[in-house]
Amino acid sequence: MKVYLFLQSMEGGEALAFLDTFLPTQSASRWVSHRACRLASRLLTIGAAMMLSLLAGGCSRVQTSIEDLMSPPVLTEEQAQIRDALARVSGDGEIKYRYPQNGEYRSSYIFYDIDADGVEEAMVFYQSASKGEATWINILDQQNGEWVSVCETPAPDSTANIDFVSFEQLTGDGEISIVIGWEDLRSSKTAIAYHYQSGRLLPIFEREYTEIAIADLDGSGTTDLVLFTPQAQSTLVFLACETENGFETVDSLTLPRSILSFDSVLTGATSTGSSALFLDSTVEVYETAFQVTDVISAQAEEDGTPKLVNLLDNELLSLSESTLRPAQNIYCRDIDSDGLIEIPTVSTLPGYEDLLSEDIPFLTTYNQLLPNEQLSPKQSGVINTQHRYMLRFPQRWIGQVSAVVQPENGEWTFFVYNGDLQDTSQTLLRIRVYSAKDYHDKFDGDYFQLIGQKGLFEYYAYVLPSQSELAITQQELTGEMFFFLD
Ligand SMILES: [Ca+2]
Ligand SMILES: [Ca+2]
Repeated sequence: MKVYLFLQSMEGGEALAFLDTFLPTQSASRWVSHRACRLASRLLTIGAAMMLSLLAGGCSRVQTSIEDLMSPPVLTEEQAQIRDALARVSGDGEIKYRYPQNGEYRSSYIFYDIDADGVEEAMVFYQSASKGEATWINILDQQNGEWVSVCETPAPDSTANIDFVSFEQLTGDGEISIVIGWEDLRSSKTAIAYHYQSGRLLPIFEREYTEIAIADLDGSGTTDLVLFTPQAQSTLVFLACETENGFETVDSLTLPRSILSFDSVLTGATSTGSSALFLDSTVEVYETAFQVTDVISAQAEEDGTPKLVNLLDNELLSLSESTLRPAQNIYCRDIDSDGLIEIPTVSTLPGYEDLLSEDIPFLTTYNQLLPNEQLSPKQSGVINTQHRYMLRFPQRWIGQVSAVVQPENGEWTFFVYNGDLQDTSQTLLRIRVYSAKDYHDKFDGDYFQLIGQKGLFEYYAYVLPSQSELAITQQELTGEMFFFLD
């Protein structure tokens, strides 16, 4: 396989060289312009729909802010006590609660034993008219069965949103670290880690981020922060962890591309048993979105300081380019449930080498990362991204069996490829998905058997009788091939 050039540079000719390698035809620019046209028409459609809904809904009530909607109409006694305690602090009966938009804790009242004394404290984010625009953090504790405010701290200036709150062991002294992601009015985000001591929240670390991962990456027993910040042509990754000086940034590395969106960050084990971040993100090539995987770990230097390690791209390897794939939201996962994370790569099915469309079925392969080797395929198959199932291909199918999607009914037909996608005379399998509301063709019902159900959808398959050595059985289909992705 050729080296994808575009990673070194996003310049035009090299980007096309990549595309031509990824899709082994001369038609990369055709792919791109095709996608651009589709995107433009989609945007126009969305714009028209929005215009219609605005016209239609012109008289309806304007939706109030989400905080207003989330204010609990009926408070539990505990919540009422907390509200009253806050009112005493703020001097204001009208409190507007704020809550984290992401992460594990998304409630106005966050309960956690912050000082590790065996009793939970309550953490509340709020604004009150008498205290201006600022957002405040209040920590309340129970004293003689009553909730009492024990700590009141302003959020950073110009805080517009709380991204997340997380309770971690960032330091080895047993203290709980409260990590809060703050988003300001310009949507830029800052993570601040606090220790709660003597009724005060003391910041121990602060750094801007676009995406953050919280994990014990170097296996030292304390939790590390990994912060991602995209630049114009690259993305910076910072590692912060406990040192003899406290909790601080100890290392950084550069990913050679600007990341448009961080789609999935998974912490998991590599084949060597060490912990790593499996990052799936969207990047742009010639205004076309692709997804790509990076795998980042940390290893201790001789002096004990951890250093970030790019497990896909380093002095020995250059593998992340081979994970570039159409943006279909297929992410790293433990596909075979062996406790190790696999990395998806995508290639064309037989017959599609010259057909460029985002809607064609691809062969997706989940690979294990072996130390200092190539990606090692573990499972391959076709993924129906709309209905979120995978049809795992038996080894004998790979390179021999292709698939077509019937536009009239969405049926996926799998057949022995004889050199022409129109020739489905040796069909091995047909899969259809019906919603509960769909009309089922009675004639088809004689052949198709229900193989799965998910929500309102029913999945039917027809295994055709065949003399081909590529034929499968119903048992093979349901036992080894067909499964839901999530
Ligand atoms: Ca406590
Ligand atoms: Ca696995």
